[in-house]
Amino acid sequence: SFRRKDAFNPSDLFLYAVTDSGMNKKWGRSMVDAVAEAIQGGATIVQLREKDAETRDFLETAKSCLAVCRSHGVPLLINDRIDVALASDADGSKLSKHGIGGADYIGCGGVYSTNTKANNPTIGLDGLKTVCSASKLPVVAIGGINASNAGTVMGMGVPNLKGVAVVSALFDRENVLAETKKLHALLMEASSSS
Ligand code: TZP
Repeated sequence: SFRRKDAFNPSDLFLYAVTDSGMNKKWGRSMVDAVAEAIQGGATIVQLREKDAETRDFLETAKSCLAVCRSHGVPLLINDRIDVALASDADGSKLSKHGIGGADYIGCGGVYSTNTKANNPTIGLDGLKTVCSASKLPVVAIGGINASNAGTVMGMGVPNLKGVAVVSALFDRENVLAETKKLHALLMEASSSS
């Protein structure tokens, strides 16, 4: 959900980077550096997802990522923590099913199985299509999406399917910039041919 409706454009969902601090740390870089690489590579929105951080650290990370996002005109959303979203002045918050507020888009998944969110049900491309056709909201697909299947997802030609959201395909990789560029190019190709 966006704090200001006019701050959201459905095309922002095209390449949706969802962070994972645990994964990212393994590669010895800070979150703000990884986010900067993702944006440079073509990420169109960033969702900061810190599962274990102290609130004050989460807030500091949010503020530094927001500065990078703002300088590139990329929206920043905060995972579940509406308090951190408000305190950091981020553009909005990804709501959990218990969250307050109306939704501006739907994150739909897991499309494919993934280790990032173990035990998450997998709905497949058919489930994704069913959700898209049942709603007028823009949809972003999530779950197990990477360079080997992003083209298939975006190439389905579903009008309100606006993009893919990825965690491990960007943040569990050595070269975030290169992986983001690769995914962006695949999505461009798939969406222009569908
Ligand atoms: N919600 C549904 S699946 C998932 C989330 C947060 C994890 C997606 O992670 P990955 O690494 O892109 O499969």
